[in-house]
Amino acid sequence: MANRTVMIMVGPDGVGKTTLLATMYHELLSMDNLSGFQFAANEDTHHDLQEAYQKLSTIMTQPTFIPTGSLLKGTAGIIERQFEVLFKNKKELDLVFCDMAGGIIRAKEDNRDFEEFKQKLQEALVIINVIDGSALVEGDEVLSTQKNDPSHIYDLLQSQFLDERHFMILFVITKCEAWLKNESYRKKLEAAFETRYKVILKLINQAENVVGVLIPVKTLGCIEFTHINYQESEQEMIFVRKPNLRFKSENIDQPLRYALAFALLQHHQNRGRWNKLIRWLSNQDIAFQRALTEFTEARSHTFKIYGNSSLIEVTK
Ligand SMILES: Nc1nc2c(ncn2[C@@H]2O[C@H](COP(=O)(O)OP(=O)(O)OP(=O)(O)O)[C@@H](O)[C@H]2O)c(=O)[nH]1
Ligand SMILES: [Mg+2]
Repeated sequence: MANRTVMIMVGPDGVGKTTLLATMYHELLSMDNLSGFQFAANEDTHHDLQEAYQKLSTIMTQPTFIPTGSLLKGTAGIIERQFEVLFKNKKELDLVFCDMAGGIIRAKEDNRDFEEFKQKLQEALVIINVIDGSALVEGDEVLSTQKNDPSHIYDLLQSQFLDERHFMILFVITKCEAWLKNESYRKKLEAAFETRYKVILKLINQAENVVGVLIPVKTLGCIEFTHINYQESEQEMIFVRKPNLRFKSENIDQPLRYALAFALLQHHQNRGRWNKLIRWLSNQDIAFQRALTEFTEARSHTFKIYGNSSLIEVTK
């Protein structure tokens, strides 16, 4: 379908996909410097994501943190969160954010949800690989494989790299509040990511059609990893509510800005010839280009970029 952009959140159950989506959406509602762009959710999307955010806020007011389990009920399978992207009140594209139930990643080949997941992945312009930061840094091989399994993602993505089609992978690290306190902890987080995701990063660095960005975020901000509880074969990561910290997201606008800027850049570059000519004659192009440049400049440049970095630059 023309002008339909698909983004997909990927990662096993419990890594924080829905939490990320809900906090990003909440942030979007309060962002006022959008350079003339509007990102309007449809009614169901708005309702569900606000409900998820509300649930998180309630949990965060409690003195003791109890993991919520899956944040939204009924998020079995793949849920499409629908948005419209407008520029100066005129629709530019339909945006679909696919939120998946993490369990699908381990489903068998002939499972219907798995087939749909693979198809969405192939269609996606932006893939958001959500990574559990605590398991990444502190987990042993068993826990890491259970929480962040790059070999699975590697298998799923391999064919995409052979394609000519441009795409972006955002590696968004959640549950990493404990490692965002100073530069040396940040480096430790980055090194753990680069070691564990080596094979995927190698693929990205060799390909021309893909760009990767590493973005650690605080979705909750007040819940910190403390230790791992070992009970027989079970391992449980223990997080505590920091009484001196507020529920406050940090950097949460950044994955959104990177994803949306990429979608807009691709959309703008792929306009048909006639459309380009008409827009040029009517001066619409200059306004759009200017707004796009401004929008992309609001991205932070502190993140590590992998692969073809020219794909995220605005071409004049
Ligand atoms: N400390 C901390 N906890 C988080 C963070 N993000 C999510 N969580 C917690 O992780 C748990 C699971 O979060 P969800 O967002 O439901 O995870 P999911 O990836 O959508 O899981 P599925 O839908 O089952 O695949 C919840 O208890 C969240 O409160 C984070 O950045 N930091
Ligand atoms: Mg979820």
